[in-house]
Amino acid sequence: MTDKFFDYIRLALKLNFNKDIKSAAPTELYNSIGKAFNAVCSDFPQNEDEKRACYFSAEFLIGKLTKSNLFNLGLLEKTEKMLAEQGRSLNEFEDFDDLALGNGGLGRLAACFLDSAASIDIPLDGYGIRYRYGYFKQTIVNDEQKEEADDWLKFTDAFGLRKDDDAVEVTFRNEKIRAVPYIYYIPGYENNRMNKLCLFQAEALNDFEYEIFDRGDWQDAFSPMVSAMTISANLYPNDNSEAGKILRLKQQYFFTSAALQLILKRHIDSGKSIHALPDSVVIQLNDTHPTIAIPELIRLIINLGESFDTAFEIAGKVFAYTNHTVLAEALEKWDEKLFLKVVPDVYEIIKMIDERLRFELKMLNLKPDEYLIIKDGAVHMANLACYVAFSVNGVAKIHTDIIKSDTLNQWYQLYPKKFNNKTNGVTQRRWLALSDPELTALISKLISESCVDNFNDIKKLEAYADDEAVLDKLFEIRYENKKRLCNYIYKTEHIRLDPDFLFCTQVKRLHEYKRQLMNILSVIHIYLSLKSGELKKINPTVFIIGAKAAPGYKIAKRIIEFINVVARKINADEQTNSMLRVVFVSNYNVSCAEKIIPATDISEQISLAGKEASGTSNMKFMMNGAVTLGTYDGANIEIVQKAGEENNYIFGLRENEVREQSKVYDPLSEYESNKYVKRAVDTLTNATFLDENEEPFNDIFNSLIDEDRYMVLKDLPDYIEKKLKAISDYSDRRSFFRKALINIANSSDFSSDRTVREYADDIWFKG
Ligand code: 26W
Repeated sequence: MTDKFFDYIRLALKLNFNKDIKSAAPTELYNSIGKAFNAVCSDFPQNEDEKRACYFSAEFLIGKLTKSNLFNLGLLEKTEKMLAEQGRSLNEFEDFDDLALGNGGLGRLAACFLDSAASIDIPLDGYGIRYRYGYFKQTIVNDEQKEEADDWLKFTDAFGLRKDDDAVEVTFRNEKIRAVPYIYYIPGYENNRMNKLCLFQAEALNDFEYEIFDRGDWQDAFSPMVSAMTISANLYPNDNSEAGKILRLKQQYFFTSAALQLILKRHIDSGKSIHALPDSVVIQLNDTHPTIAIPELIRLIINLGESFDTAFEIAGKVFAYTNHTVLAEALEKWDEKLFLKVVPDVYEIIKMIDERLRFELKMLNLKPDEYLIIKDGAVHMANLACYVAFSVNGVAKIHTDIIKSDTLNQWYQLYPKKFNNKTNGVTQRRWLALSDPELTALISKLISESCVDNFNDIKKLEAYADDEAVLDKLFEIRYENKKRLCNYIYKTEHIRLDPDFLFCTQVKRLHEYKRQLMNILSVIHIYLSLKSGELKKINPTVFIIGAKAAPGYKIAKRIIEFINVVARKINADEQTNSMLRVVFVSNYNVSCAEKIIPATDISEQISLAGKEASGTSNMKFMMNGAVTLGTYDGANIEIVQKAGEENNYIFGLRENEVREQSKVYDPLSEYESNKYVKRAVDTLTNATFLDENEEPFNDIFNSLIDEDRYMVLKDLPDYIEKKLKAISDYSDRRSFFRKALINIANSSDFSSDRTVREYADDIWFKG
């Protein structure tokens, strides 16, 4: 295959650009490698008969494609060598090889699942939107976040394969548009499995009309084209906040309708009856975003001549639903009128589903209120999903418990058997093998097999927990990773860091519940304690924070600004900066995560207990040997159960305590009664960090004092204590790296191979 692949690269270069490997521009080389990859992939055998799982997701946050694609095909090393001989490298693609079509955890999870399913030989295809602009690029200007469009298609989409033959039409109330699929091959790791990601692009059915153009009404002439293109133009940069925008509903209907049409066509063309659909496809709904697929499938089946009841029954065997959040503001509700305006035919079907539900509830003597799909002028997508889907799952044990007992409790009472837990996971191929090859090599050498293939074997590493040579080696590998990260941060942020420091990191979307504010307040406390002499010295530590805020989320953007203000001042203070540094890494994304995570000693997972459904960066850090400084929330709990509480740093209220507290919580008294809390919080508005011309952060201050929804002030003292303990434990390097090793050795459950295996066994291919 290697020779063929190299031949294809040369051929593509010759045919498209009339160049060879030496003379090609980086984008030309990249494009040709993509085309050669697709040519190789298309030769893989396809089994048309097997049942396929379809992952419907509004987001796929893949990141760089080239290395992981070549890695899975076993072509990575050979290609790097071949390119090196010609004076070229895959690293030349840094700036444009990036498929950032997702916001955060939910989108990245979808990408990990695709990689894992292919690698453990499970037929899973992804369906989504080929956004023209991906997740925005963040810059920091005068300490503030600025957003720029992510123009990922500017140079080339090397891996996308346009499939005009499979284009379908999607009908809205007053327009019909074309959905053109682009295929991205998803190869399994050194097996023969070839799955696909299918992303739809919206286009106008017709070109512009010359008559209108000739009249000089150029805008009118092009307006149908613009309107169609707009649907797949931009990824909504919202995470955990409901964005009830007409365009978002259009996007959801657009890609799910297109995907269903394609899936149904394939099914019928193969000569099978529509009644047998559940034997050939199962659809996993990644949160409620694609839930409009339920009434759409029913509508399409009715159009084939079946009754509503039959269609409903089929849909009930095809759909499974995953919930990813318990935050009320993230549960999707659509204004009924808006729905009617955009997709009236689908709305009619939803009404029929809702009537059926009302009837069933009446039979069961249940009060309809909390179940209804159409209620108070809104369409409740989670209720629709829970009613029709045959499986409902949460993404970590505690999260599933919360949706059962609280968020979706009414449904749990009605259909207890539908509910199940699938704790998230991450792919060790990208998050260990590709991002930390030295560590991977060490582990593989020690356990005398590839730790990538069968990740369960990683447990064998635990036998080396007291092997000093191994612990020292872990330190050395981390040190090299830190050096690399220092170079990157110097290049991007112009801040010089020292690899001898302890690296303490929080990287994730900015949200109040994730409590980046609590992180910076703890840093402020340490800083002020060093200045006042209450703290004589600490092991030199750099606090790294990376986060993007949704552009419309004001207070989140203010928190970013505050972090940057504080970082600037602390880094410039010569009294403390040999011990304490703060860096805000701008434009945190998958590629920069690959550099940050392997260089991190302490992983900060500090959400208020009960709020983070699972978290997945916690798993990536664990796999790379960081210890967790965190709350009992999401998958942190399972991580600590596996790796031992003594090997991590747990603090703060437990979930049941949060529930108790919420009835009586008084942030003002937390602020007034603890002088350290007060001292840190006061820096939001006093002159410690703020220049005269700087506006005080009254808004943040007030949000803490008035409400403190996420109990920052309550958890801050315990957090600071555990943080200082972790930092001081670093003095005994070996014992620190012993903890690191035990974390790595116990991370096998957090491989998405395990997660996908469970989805396959319990949901997709059960029985
Ligand atoms: C409608 C706007 C919107 C957009 C995205 C609402 C909700 C979302 C997602 C549910 C947010 C999200 O990414 N959730 C994260 O999903 C991860 C994968 O399961 C979990 O690990 C995170 O804890 C959860 O916050």
